[in-house]
Amino acid sequence: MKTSVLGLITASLLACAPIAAGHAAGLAGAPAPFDKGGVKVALVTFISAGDFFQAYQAGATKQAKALDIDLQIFSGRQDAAAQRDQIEQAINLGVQAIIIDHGQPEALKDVAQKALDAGIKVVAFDVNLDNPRIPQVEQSDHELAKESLGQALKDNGTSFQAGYVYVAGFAPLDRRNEIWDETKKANPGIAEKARWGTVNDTTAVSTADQTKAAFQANPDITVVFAPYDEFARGVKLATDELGISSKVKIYSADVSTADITEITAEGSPWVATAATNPAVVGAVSVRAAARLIAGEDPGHNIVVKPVLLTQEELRKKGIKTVEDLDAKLPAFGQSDAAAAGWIPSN
Ligand code: SR1
Repeated sequence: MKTSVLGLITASLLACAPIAAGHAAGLAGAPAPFDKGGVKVALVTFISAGDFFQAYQAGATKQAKALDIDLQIFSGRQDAAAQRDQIEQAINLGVQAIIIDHGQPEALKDVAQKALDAGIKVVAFDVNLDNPRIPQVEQSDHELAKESLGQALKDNGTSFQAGYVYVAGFAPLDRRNEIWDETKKANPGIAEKARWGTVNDTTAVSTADQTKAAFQANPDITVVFAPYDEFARGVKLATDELGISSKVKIYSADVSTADITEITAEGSPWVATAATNPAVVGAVSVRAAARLIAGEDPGHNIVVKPVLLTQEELRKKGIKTVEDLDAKLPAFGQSDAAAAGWIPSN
């Protein structure tokens, strides 16, 4: 009897062994060091509040798990000095790669070079570190702004009184701003009556306060270009509170399930947005880091393409969540950027 219990225990231990060994041995068929496992990567963020950044981190975490990467996330608070310290900490932790998500280039370039000098791979998302050894991930911000503004021109013609929400110094917003400038130049009938914007821990609320002041001073604004969903949410909050939502149209960037609820609400002034799935962008960033660690070249400019989402289309297709978008618009839910045969899709 004793022997058979022992036998059973031994047999079950042996049965578990391949699973345990498989985990410790990393990914079958993957290049070193992923074949052995134990890869550590840091994701150092500048902004961590808001739907976009939470979804980006969730996508990065999921892709890291699929690659058996130990991903440590350092949360930013829009504090350039803290972000530098966190990169130093990541270097000291002995990670194999660091993904830098947003930030101020001048505060980051030297510390990113320090990581490279220590043999650590670096990937930048939406912060231009201007280094040929650092791949840049972005959402094709020019295309994104063109899609959103193209819809604004389609809906409103080429002459209107506009409000513009912008904060300089963020790479994606600066790239979108280039298209705003081009659009105004090509359409002299567009009058930018007011410009405002804040990026902080409560961007939407701060933007709402500024929007109210902008509309009080410029009641003739009928179109607002707000190319960040926290900005658009703030503008909508303000126009709802001022009771002027029926007279205004908002064009934005980004999308989340909460945004879809706001866009499709009855009487919503938020009529279009151009967006990627931020979870996909997070996954792409991790894949780029993994390929660098494996000695592969993921490319220097890694672009995730946006899609235009209009209020009309979302309502017509009954889209209520980001998961609905993934299911109904494959171009939104997937990207082959930085993909490789050995990297499991997430
Ligand atoms: C303050 S920068 C905000 C932007 O970063 C990402 O690119 C998102 O698209 C968001 O609009």
